[in-house]
Amino acid sequence: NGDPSEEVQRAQRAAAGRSISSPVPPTIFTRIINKSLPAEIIYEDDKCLAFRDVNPQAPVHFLVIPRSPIPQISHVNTGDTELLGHLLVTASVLAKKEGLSEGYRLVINDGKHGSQSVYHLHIHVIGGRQMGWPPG
Ligand code: D5M
Repeated sequence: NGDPSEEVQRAQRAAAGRSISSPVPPTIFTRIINKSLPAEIIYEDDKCLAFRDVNPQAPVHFLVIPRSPIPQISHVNTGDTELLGHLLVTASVLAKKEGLSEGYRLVINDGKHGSQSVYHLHIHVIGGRQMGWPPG
């Protein structure tokens, strides 16, 4: 004991243990990604998934989510730039496929004031009717 190299090793083990034992808590969207919970999936690739919202707010309402369980938009960093771009481009391509030629709304709710309810980042794509502004 008192051997600094042992101390360093202990700290490294603790740090490694922490990163294993405190992952982002899984949400219901993890189960949709795993296919352990059914959803009406309209698109998937190696980075993301899109499925219809169970509680639609318009004739067309689907969610685009990353496979990676990023909890919320306020937690992203510059390393996520490419992924976030991919989510937006996917939302746009799918909106076109869904026939939203008159326009649509993209929404990302964040945290308490944003009324986020599922803490796995998702882009709402909402369309097929006239939207109001400002949002509630
Ligand atoms: O929105 C979370 C959204 O997720 C909300 O519009 C309902 C939707 N949701 C919740 N559970 C499911 C399942 N199982 N399938 C499809 N859609 C679901 P937020 O932005 O967090 O308020």
